Amino acid sequence: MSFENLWRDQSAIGRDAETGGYTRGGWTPTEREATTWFLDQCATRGLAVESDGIGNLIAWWGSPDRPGVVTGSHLDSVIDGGAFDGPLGVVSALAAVDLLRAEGFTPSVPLGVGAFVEEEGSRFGMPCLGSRVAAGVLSADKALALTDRQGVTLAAALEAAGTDPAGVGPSPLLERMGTFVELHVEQGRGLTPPVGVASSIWPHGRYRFTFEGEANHAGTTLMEDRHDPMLTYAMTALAANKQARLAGARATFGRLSIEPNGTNAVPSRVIAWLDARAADTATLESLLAAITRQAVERAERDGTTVAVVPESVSPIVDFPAGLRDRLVGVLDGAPVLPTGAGHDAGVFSAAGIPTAMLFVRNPTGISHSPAEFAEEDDCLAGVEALAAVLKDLAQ
Ligand code: HGY
Ligand code: MN
Ligand code: MN
Repeated sequence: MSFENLWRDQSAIGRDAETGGYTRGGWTPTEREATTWFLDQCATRGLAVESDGIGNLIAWWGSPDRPGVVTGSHLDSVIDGGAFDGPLGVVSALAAVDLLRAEGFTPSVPLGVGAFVEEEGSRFGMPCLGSRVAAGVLSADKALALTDRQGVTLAAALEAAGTDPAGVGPSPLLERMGTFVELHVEQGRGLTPPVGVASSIWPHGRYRFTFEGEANHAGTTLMEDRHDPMLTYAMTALAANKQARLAGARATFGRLSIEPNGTNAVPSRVIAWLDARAADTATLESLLAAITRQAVERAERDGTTVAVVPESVSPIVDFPAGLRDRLVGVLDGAPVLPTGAGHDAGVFSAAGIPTAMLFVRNPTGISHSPAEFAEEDDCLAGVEALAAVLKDLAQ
């Protein structure tokens, strides 16, 4: 099946008719439908599928009796996300296998196509959940206790999906990942030609700010008598933006929970999640310190309190230069660029697996939005580049 047809079928799964976006949280119906589509495609190609305890999948071309070359990405999405972030890597991997087979290539080592679960962490709040558990950097106990916004634990979600939580833990799949290459849509505006190679992933983290104040009447309470956590949050959001700009870093409060969330009541509590990223660890740490300091100073003025809890922090990942340069050579001098986005490839690289990433041009750079886009010709160039890289690594 051609890439175009694969893409047409896969990107129809779970597309919101109104927004054109996708909300494929881990183990939700649309994400499971996309996973079933992937399994059907693997079966059609005679690829033997292996799954680990949390549901990460690798479909093998050739018996996985020794470490092989694995490519792939994720099928889940952020809330109302775009079509390309994740699925482009999975669909391109299937299309690259088809391309190599069509030209009569036979890999000398097992060649795997992977799909890793809950990479966005949009349901359970932990990015790269599946790959972190697989790599043993997130314990099964901590993972299984994670809850979604309805209070459903990962353990319960797995059981509902027919998976025994007892199997969750470090994954045998990684023993067979001799090399991992992830193709991904580029998520900035950093790529001019159709295909590029990743140099590094910025360190980044998710931090929960809890602002506590005093519930009161919105109409009768004098302004000077208020202890309004929304005010402290608002000033902190402004501070985060300013500090990120000053540091050449990035910071966003994209998610809020307000209690009791009434129109005519001063809130008692505001919980706000900060996503912060920077080119290096020292800058990220000083950015967080500056934002936290300003939040605490403002809280003292407002008579509120603030507590900050890091929910996940991902260290910088510098992909191995030898493998990176090998891909650049195969791709006739493709440009090399960093990314501010986290990826399963970052987790696998940090776990010691020789890892590389390919990027496909995104003309607007928009991502985590229904407007995310890549031209079909650029996607086809990505498939050809991935096929060339896999052939070089698996010959
Ligand atoms: O949020 C990220 O960095 C990625 O899209 N998971
Ligand atoms: Mn993403
Ligand atoms: Mn992604």
